Amino acid sequence: MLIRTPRGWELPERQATPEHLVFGRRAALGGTMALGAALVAPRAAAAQSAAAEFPAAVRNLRFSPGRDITGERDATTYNNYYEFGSDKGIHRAAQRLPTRPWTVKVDGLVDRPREYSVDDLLKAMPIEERVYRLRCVEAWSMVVPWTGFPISALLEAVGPQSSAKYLRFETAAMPSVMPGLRQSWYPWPYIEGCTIEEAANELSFLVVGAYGKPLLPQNGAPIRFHQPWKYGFKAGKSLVRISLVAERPKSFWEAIQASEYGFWANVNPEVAHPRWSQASERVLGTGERVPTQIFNGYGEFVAGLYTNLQRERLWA
Ligand SMILES: Nc1nc2c(c(=O)[nH]1)N[C@H]1C(S)=C(S)[C@@H](COP(=O)(O)O)O[C@H]1N2
Ligand SMILES: [Mo]
Repeated sequence: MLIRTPRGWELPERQATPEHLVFGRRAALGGTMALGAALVAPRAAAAQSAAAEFPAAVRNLRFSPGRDITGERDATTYNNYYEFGSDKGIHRAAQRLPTRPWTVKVDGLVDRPREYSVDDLLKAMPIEERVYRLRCVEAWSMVVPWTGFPISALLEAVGPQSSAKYLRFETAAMPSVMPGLRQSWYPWPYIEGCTIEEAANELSFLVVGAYGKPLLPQNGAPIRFHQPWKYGFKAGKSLVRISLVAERPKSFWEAIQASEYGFWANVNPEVAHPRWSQASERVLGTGERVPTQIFNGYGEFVAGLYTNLQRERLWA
């Protein structure tokens, strides 16, 4: 008999280790705090020197999440980043990711292809803070103050040609620091994509920080994408290349299981995942379950993108 071990993506979310609860409990035991602080001090110092060049960002109040911001500890210790492992507790392993120097190549069907260093982008792009909801396809969610800039600003800088129809996002694949890459059945590198119209939407955001600090490795340092009306797997972490292309790119999860993870992946409570309902979501750090909203509540900004696409499989 063939005994098949379920892979990470096949586990319903409720079976995943609720790592953040473990950490929350440990933090509450006051006596261990001093030791904890002593152990993390060197890393905190390094983060501070990086923060010295990190731009102060004004919060853009146009995008109000209508929900409390998730605790920083929850957002930074309960992660999906398969390159570092397929459980939620990869934050320690992810500290090995070298985030400087780091460049992002922007190429393909553009007039001015260019390789940007992340530090160039920090200086040249219109940096702001946006508090966005993030809804994972596994039915958990969080609310994070991200620092970043609209990807439309980068598109303006490189000049897309009229033949460019899609963006293809390629993320880092560094075997020496990413143990997940040894799982060779996964189609590395992690690829994502969207249409050029979706990228031009004002919500489409390239993220370089969270909670007023440079992005941590586990959240996709030094630069990741986020489109808050789509399921979280569309938000490629640690981007190395953004290509403008004519053909629809095939994404990592689509290559693994197209019947469960499609190209569009817009949030919709009425369209169940083949193995679980999407009607509600567990809000990280609160013990609360709340109804999921169509387009994750961002319909006023994005519904118009899809009026002529009703025959596409828009919802996951
Ligand atoms: N490169 C890469 N990007 C990724 C993932 C991943 O495994 N690898 N996971 C995705 C998924 S499923 C989600 S829900 C979000 C999680 O982002 P967070 O850990 O910052 O909450 O990152 C997305 N981006
Ligand atoms: Mo996800």
